[in-house]
Amino acid sequence: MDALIVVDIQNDFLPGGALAVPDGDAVIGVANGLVERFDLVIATQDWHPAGHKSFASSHPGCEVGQQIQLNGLEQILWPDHCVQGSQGAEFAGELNSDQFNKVFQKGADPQIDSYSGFFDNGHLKSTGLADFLKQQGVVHCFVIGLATDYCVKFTALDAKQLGFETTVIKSACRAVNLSPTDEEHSLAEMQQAGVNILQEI
Ligand code: VGL
Ligand code: ZN
Repeated sequence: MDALIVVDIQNDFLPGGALAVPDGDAVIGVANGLVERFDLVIATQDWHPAGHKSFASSHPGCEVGQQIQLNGLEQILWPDHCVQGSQGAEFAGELNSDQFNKVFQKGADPQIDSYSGFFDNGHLKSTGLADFLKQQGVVHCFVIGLATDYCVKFTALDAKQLGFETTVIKSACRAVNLSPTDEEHSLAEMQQAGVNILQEI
């Protein structure tokens, strides 16, 4: 069984959004085409409470983009984004989200960020995604969405580590690229870990 994992295609990650991924809206059409081709489609949704500790605004004197130590983990500080119940946290309007079989929300614990759809950044708590995929008999995970250098990367690395054959479809992903080589380095890191990187399928 194959599963398509659609990572965080939410308004705040699109151009004009709070944490806009450059060209992020370009993945929507590609994602819609792929959604039609899979029997099992999972989505992840970044879902933070107001005042989440990954927000620069939660740390007076700190700036967006700054790295801090948060409960013993490196944390990049982001603009407020994907606040639970906000328009920015909703899936992109043009995305065929009615075709999602199941949605896994992440980042709801105010004290810890969660880039991967499987675990928080400390690998302390699971979202239930791995158990769900195993129950469904999934062998191969195809990962797409936003952003290549954060949530797509950590979701794909965890999928591979959990024993799933894992493929990232590049044409359906875009990167934040805080540093211009982040996308390239993320793809190399995933490939090194045994994740297949394909331009399209
Ligand atoms: C993401 C930064 C913060 C992502 C989520 O979806 O890649 N990046 N929260
Ligand atoms: Zn987030």
